[in-house]
Amino acid sequence: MAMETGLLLLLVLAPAVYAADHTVGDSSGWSQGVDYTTWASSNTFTVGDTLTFSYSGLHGVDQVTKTNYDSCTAKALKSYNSGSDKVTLDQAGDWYFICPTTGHCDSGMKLAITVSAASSTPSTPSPPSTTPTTPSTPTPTTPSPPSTTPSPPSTTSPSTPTASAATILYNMNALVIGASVVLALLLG
Ligand SMILES: [Cu+2]
Repeated sequence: MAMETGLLLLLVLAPAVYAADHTVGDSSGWSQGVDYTTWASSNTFTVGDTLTFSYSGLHGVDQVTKTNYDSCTAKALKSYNSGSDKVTLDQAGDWYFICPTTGHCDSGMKLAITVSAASSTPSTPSPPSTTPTTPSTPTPTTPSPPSTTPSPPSTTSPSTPTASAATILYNMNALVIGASVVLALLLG
């Protein structure tokens, strides 16, 4: 008896191993004031996965075309209103859902997702692709040029001012002597 139920459980669970169920909005559910663009970008959707829309009676779920998603027009390709709707993503491509309640889609209660085709080797081989992008950055070459400019003023300045000060003093002496000579000649 126990073995029979165990086998039955295995048979029931086996097909679900590679299909993920995504609760739309996670703990927030399908509601107003939730950013479903962010939610969608943090999930990966594969053919065979399911979406679960969980919500109160105020809301509903309409699967719509891209055009009607963009304009918030509730022309449903498929309509759901149970409050706990499971949608099987059975086709690769873009899927669009809106809440048909007036004003809700316009205030952001809309979901667009891209479903990718199931690969032959399911789920596990994808994670290693995230790490190898980092080694491109170590090239800081710029700090050398500023060291060339501050040095030249120190070599040229100390020699000339002393020489010119001496010549100025010398010229002033000559001028004073010259002037006094001229004065002496004029007065004498
Ligand atoms: Cu709504």
